[in-house]
Amino acid sequence: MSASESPAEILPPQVTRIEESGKLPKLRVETPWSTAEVYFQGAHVTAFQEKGEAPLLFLSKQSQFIPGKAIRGGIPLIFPWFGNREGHPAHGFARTAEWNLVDAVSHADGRVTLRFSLPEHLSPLRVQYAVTVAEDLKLEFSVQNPTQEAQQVEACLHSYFNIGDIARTSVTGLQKVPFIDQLDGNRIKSESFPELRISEEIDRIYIAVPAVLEIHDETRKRKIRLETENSRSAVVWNPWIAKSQRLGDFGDEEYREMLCVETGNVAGNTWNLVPGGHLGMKARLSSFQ
Ligand code: TA6
Repeated sequence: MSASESPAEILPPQVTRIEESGKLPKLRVETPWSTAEVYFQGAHVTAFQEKGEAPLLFLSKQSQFIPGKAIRGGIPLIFPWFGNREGHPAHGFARTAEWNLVDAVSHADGRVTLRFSLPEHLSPLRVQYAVTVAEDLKLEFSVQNPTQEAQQVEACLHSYFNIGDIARTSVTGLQKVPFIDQLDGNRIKSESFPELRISEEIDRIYIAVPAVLEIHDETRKRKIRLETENSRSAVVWNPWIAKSQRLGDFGDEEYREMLCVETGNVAGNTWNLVPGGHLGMKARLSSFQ
C-alpha cells in the first residue's frame, strides 16, 4: 500500500484526495476561510489561498510534478541538508520522498490539520510535519533522534511567495542581521537597510533572524507575515533573469512574481540532535492589507 493510500486516510469532508492517472497524488483542503493543496511527495504544500485573496504561494507554471523531482514552488521541505552535497540530491531527500499521512483532522473551529511522517526506512530520525489550514497557514516540523549517536541535520521551509511585482516588493525585519552571500564567495555581510529591495539575483542565508519577517507587496497592497519559532535562519532567493533562463522548470519571466523567504535552521544554525533528543520549528504564514 503506497503512502498516499495510507489507512489514516479516513478523511474528513473538508479534505479530498485527488489522484489523477499519471499525476502525483495530493490532498485538497477546504476551510471556511481558505483552500490549500498538499502533495504526498515531499508533504509539499503547493497552494494556500484565502477566499477573495490572491494565492499566498507561488507555483511555477512549468513545474513538472514528476515522481522524484522537486516541485518548483509552494513550500519544499528541505531536510536533512540544505544546498548541494556531492552525489546526493540538492536540499536533501525529504522533498522528493513520498510521506505517510498520519491523520487528517477537522477541528470544531473549522481549522484542518494534516499530519505527515517521513517513512522510517529513509532516515534513522523520526520526522513529522503538521500543516494546519485556516485563515492562515501553520507549519510545524519536528525531528526526534531515537539513535544512540548525535545527529546533525539542517531543516528549512523553502517557501515561494506569490507577489505582484518584484520591483515593487520589499522585505522588512532583516536590518543589521548578518548574512552569508551565496553569490559572493559565501562572504559574511550585514543587512544595512530596514527594507530589503531586490533588483538582481539574490541568494542570502541570514543568520540569527528575528521571529517576525514581512514581505511588503506594494502592487497588491498586501503584507505577507512570517512568524516563526525556533527558526534562526532565513534564506532570501530570487533567481532573476539569467538563472530563471537556466532553470528548466521555471518560466523566464516568473522571477518577477515570486520571492523565496525560507525559514529554518541551516548553515551555522545546523541542528545537533543528541541521542533521544527532539527539536522542532514552527512557522505561521498570513497576509493582511
Ligand atoms: O533558495 C536558496 C537555494 O539554495 C538557491 O541557491 C537555489 O538553488 C534555490 O535554493 C533552489 O534550489 P533547487 O534545488 O530547488 O533548484
